Amino acid sequence: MTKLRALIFDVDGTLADTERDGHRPAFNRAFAEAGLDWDWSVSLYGELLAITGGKERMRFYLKQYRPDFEPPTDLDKLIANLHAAKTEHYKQLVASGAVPLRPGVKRLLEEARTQGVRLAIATTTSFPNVTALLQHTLSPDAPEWFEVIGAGDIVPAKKPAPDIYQYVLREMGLSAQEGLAFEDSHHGLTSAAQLGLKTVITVNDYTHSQDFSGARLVLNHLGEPEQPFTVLAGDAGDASYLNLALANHLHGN
Ligand code: XBP
Ligand code: MG
Repeated sequence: MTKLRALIFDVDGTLADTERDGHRPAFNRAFAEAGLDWDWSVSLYGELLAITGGKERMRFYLKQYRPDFEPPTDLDKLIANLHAAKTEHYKQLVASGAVPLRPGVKRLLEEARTQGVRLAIATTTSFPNVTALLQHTLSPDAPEWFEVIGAGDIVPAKKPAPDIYQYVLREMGLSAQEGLAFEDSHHGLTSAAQLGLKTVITVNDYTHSQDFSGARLVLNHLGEPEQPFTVLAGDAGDASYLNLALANHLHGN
């Protein structure tokens, strides 16, 4: 049987509820600052999450929801400027403590580090957002806990394409059979599963009714000894929180 060598984490919605409490308000701040009347409510943002990537999401919004908007001659520049401003607002929000880690994330990362299980990140969001989140929620050196941080525009096609997981595995010199992925969304599961990477899902308010068939386990969160998880699909045996023993079990079966 192939040994479990690496845990590969999605960021947005998986490590923290960054979409609702980080990206969404950051977009809104950037829009207001630019004098635009665009305002993304919690529920509208749920619809916009159909498109991964912040720049791609703004274009989708204009096309689907604001056909009245008269684009400037250089729309690419407007999108790029808004995205850069949004990244700065996101970093400030994260630094203010507005986006805590989800239950069990810190515990599992620390256990993996202690046990020599390799760590990586495979995300659609931009690299500076990842490092800001890790530094402010874990420790200033936390980005170095991860052997590879695969982020944003580093690959041509974002999730649900498999490119970012492919990139991470290649950089680590691992096969898909040697890893276990952690995701929160159908797009993320699709990205990992296309490579045969076994996947654990922790749902959130935006993703709980999505299709997760093919996931090894679907949970409300990773759980803590004093805060047991709820199993939504799959078999966690007697476990009440996800630790390396359960990760190995899920990987091996
Ligand atoms: C995350 C995303 C990202 C963020 C915004 O998807 O879709 O686009 O919403 O990040 P996943 P940027 O969790 O599947 O990686 O604005 O930096 O693109
Ligand atoms: Mg996600």
